[in-house]
Amino acid sequence: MCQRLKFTRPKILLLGGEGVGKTAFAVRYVTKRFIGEYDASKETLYSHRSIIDKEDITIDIMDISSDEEVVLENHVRWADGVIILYSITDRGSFTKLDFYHAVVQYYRRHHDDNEHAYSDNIPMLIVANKMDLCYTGKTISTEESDQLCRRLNCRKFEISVADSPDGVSEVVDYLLRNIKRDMQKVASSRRLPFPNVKRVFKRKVYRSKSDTLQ
Ligand SMILES: Nc1nc2c(ncn2[C@@H]2O[C@H](COP(=O)(O)OP(=O)(O)OP(=O)(O)O)[C@@H](O)[C@H]2O)c(=O)[nH]1
Ligand SMILES: [Mg+2]
Repeated sequence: MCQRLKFTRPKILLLGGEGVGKTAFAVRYVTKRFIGEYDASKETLYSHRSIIDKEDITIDIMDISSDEEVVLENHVRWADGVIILYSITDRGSFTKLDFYHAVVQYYRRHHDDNEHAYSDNIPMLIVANKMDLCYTGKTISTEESDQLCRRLNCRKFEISVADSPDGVSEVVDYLLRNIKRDMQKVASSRRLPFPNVKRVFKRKVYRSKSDTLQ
């Protein structure tokens, strides 16, 4: 089976505007801690071992620090699943959701690489972060973001990375299950031709036997 279709090392890409909490999200998932201030300029790959559905796996989480086209293209093609974050206190980050969603779809559909099992419909989630500020600094209402997520056909999670590690774990677990389901689907669709070939072959043998009997 193609390396990309094994669920032993799923790859997750974090996207989102500046300051939405991408690094805080990754650090929270890996260490369970919220530090408060994070280095903004670094691109970092976090690796974390976890048991998902009784399987011992290593999850790679990529936190990028640039929206440059070539960076986005490489990372979108690298990923098995994408989380797009916005901050409920920052309308600019909410407006950018459309852009990131379109970028992911574009680069998954436009490639000429037959080596990799790119799935066009890569699992993608939207995360509304900083819910701890919902009474003081909320700019985007739940209804408004629900509407956008319905249009983009993406599941949305409302979390506060600052408040607890639970929301982060829930998001990653949900995405991993979707990645696993997609990999299994692609793998089984690739196996399909063989039983068909066998069936055709059997039918041919049967017909040629009956031909000789007549
Ligand atoms: N109140 C609150 N602050 C948060 C939360 N998550 C992150 N922050 C803060 O938001 C700021 C930006 O967080 P980062 O994780 O650096 O955001 P980022 O998306 O990685 O930012 P860039 O790397 O600059 O694109 C930091 O001061 C965090 O402490 C949250 O859930 N609630
Ligand atoms: Mg960062």
